[in-house]
Amino acid sequence: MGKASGSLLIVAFATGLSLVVPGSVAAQSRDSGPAETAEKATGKGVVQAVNKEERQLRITHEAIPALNWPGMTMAFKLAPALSFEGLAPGAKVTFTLSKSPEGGYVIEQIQRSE
Ligand SMILES: [Cu+2]
Repeated sequence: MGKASGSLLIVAFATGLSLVVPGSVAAQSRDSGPAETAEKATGKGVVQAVNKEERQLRITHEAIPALNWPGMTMAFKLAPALSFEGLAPGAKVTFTLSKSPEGGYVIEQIQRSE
């Protein structure tokens, strides 16, 4: 029992998940890998904290369907070319993420939403 039934459960769970995600059909026809993630994605959110020393923004973002991410609060690195001007706690922002070589996502473009 133990091992075999455990991995069966995981497969069933993963399959169930991909069926529920809207937009997954388009993503699958474009990509071959099962654990694929988009190279770029846009999101909306509110800045919670600014860390200029680390070049990081803590953002509470809405769901990002392209990445299968639910809404959450997390820290993002800003691309080297970006300025922190106008970015302060409470600012509503729209941003574009791009995949970094390390596998995480960095903000390559950001602007205030209003
Ligand atoms: Cu997130």
